[in-house]
This record gives sequence, structure tokens and C-alpha cells, in this order.
Amino acid sequence: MNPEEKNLLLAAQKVLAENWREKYTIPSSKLYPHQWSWDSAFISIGYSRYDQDKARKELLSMFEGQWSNGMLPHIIFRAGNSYFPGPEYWQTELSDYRPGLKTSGLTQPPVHALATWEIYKNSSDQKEAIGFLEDMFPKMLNFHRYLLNDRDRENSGLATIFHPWESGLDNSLRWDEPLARIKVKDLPPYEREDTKKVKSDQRPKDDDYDRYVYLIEIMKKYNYDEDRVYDEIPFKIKDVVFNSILYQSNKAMLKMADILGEEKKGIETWIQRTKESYIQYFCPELNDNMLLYDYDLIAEKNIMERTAASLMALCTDLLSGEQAKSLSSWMKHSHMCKENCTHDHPVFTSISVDDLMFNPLNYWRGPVWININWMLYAGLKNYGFHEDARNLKKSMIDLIAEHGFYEYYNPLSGEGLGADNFSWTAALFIDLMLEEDD
Ligand code: 9WN
Repeated sequence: MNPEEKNLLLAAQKVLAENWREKYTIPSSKLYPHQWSWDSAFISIGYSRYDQDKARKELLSMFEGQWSNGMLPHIIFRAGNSYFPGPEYWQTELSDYRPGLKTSGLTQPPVHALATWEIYKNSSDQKEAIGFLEDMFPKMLNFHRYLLNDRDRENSGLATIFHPWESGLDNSLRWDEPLARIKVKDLPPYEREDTKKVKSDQRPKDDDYDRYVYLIEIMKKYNYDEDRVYDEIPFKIKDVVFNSILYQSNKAMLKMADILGEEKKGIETWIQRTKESYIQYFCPELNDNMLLYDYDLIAEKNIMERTAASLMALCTDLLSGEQAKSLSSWMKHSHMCKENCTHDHPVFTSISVDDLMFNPLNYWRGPVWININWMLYAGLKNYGFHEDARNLKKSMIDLIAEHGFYEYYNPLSGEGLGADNFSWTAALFIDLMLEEDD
């Protein structure tokens, strides 16, 4: 590593050190002062490269918030800092399943088993690593059981999400149509905190927030009872990103079960079910380029928006070599990338720059996100597209090196947007810098 790279690595570690709070890491002090679920998983992957103790604490502390029905909430409210909606708004005391800690009442993509596996692989102390697997395995099994039972009435091996926040890609174009159908009634007054801290043109619209809040009102009305919410909530999606991650996480669970000598049958059944439904739900007419589209259970149709989510099959092992090749060549020739960049190779945008709705500044509606690119990078490597993977890695590193550790980036100028000193950007940067080259 040259001195410049060393400095960058130290700068990334400094971001994480500043955001570390005894046993967990906040995503960013400006906007997100609590502990978030999938953030914790990405962050722990970064720590696993240089501080195993923090990596383990990060994930274990996240599961302190797990509900007794297995649900892992998307936020644990740790400190008194302002965020809307805060614990007093969620009123999770309405649920019989809530934990002792204050949490939100919905979940986020299950990246945790993948992260646990990375921590295990990157550990140099075998005994500690196994002890960690032993601690994590039952918790994650419970979480996945919840997702594939309570959240899969269709028995499809694909979990249903009830809220855009559960996708992690909150105001993605994919949710416009399902959200537009929702008629908001009797909304209690509320005040947004986010737009006091970040310019509003970089954040979701007020109309979207009304719907986010309204969906929580419905969950509260039914005391977070999964069955009743499944019946009543007007947003029910089989999300392709969420389920691609869940499937790969189950594969990681199998490897852990092997090491721990745990029963594998249940996990194998889930995997088999997902395998049988994945293409049927997400890629109804087998198209040549294998693009994937979420399935809207209420409208009973796919959401035909081309976004980075359409590429996520690459992060699973569900494609044949041929299918992966056509998806990756579609990626190369598509406009899902930062076109006017100064680098030789693109990083992927959240939606196509050709799309009429493309907005280079607004959150999940155009900007570049490092976690999405990092997952696509892993997918390219897994399918053996090593040169493409190397190019993507270099572009991510260059983008961060030039513009800093931001939440997201303007694809046209590279400018950092949203929150600064953003933890998962720093953590995944560390992972890229410290991984061994293929
Ligand atoms: C709502 C913390 C989270 C990420 C999400 C991202 C954003 C929250 C918000 O920040 O969502 O959960 O207030 O906008 O969309 O992916 O986990 O970094």
C-alpha cells in the first residue's frame, strides 16, 4: 500500500472511530444518531478486517434489539438524540413481542449472516471465531424463520416487505406506484427532522413521508400483529434486493451449520423454496438480459422499473453461467452508470441516467451508493468476471478518495451528498482496501 492509500485507510478508520459508541456504530452523527440494522452488518464487515472485537460487538449488539417473534428491527434507539420517527412515535410497547430496548417496529434487509460469515473468515483466532458463530447462529435462524414464515404467507421462500424503509432503498422509483395507490387518512401531525439537516432536494418528498408515517400508523393500529398487518397493510412487496440478500444469507447459514454441527434441514427447505420461486416471481418472461423486477402482491404484477435492483440476481448463485454473462454484459452497455465520470470505468447509479425520473441529487433516485456497488462487485467476482470487478473496485475507491466518505454521490459530478462521515461507506472502503487480491 502506498502512503496515499495508507492515509485514506486511516481516514476511513477515523470515520468509524468517531461514530463508534461502546458496542455499536451510528451511521452518521448528522442524520442518523442511533443503531441501524443493515448498516451494522455492512459496518461489521469493515471492522472484521482490522478489529475483530468491534466487528463482533457490532452485530451482537444489533441483535439485542431482536423481538421475541424473531423480527430484527431496523433501528435500536440508543441515545436521546433527535430523529423522526423516534421511540415515542413507534410505540412498540403495543406489541407483545417487543424487547426491553427501544426500537422501531419494522425490519431491514438480512445482511447479518453474510457479515457473520465474513467476520468468521477474517478472524485469526479460530476459538473466538467459532464462539461468535455459536452466539450468532440461533439469533439469525430466528430472524430468517420469522422472515420465511410470518412474512411469507405465500410459501414462496421470498419474504414480503410492508414498508419502503424495510427495503433499505427508501424512496426508490420502484415504490412510486404502490405508494401512489395509498390514500392517506387521518394522519397525525408530525415534524420531519431530516430536512433540517440535509437539503430537501436530496431527501424523500413530503408526500412520501406522509405515506411512510401512515404505514406505521396501520402497524400500530394492529399492535404490530403480523397476521393482522398482513391482512390490512396496503404495501406488500416481494422485494428483489431483500430476497437476493436473504437467499445468500441462508447459504451462509448452511456453511455455519456445517461448522457447528447444527441441523440443516430447515435452512435447506427455505433455500429450495426460494430457488423454485425466484425467477417465477422476479423475472416472469425470461428475457435475454435477465433483469429482475419486484413483485407487488396487491397489484398482482411486477414493478417494471429498471433500477440497480434489477441487477441484484448477480449477487446470488441462482444464475447459470450464460444468464450471468448476459446480465453482466447488459450492465456494461447500459446507462446504469456514472457516465461523465473522470475515471475509465463506471460505478452504478441507483437508477438509469436515461430514465426520465433520474435525479442526480435525490437519495435512491439517481445517486451512487457504495453498498449497492459493493454487492455488485461481489457478484461480478463470484461469477468470474474478474476484470469488470477490478474496474468497479477501482472506480469506487477513486470516487471515495476524491470526494470523501459520503452517504451517496452525484453520478454526474462525483460530489458527496446526504450525510458526511458515513459509516458503511468507510467500512466497505476498508474492506475493499484490505481484501486480498484475486
Ligand atoms: C430510514 C441509515 C439508514 C439506511 C437506509 C437509508 C436511510 C432512514 C432515513 O438511512 O434510511 O431507515 O431516515 O432515511 O435509506 O438504507 O439504513 O443509514
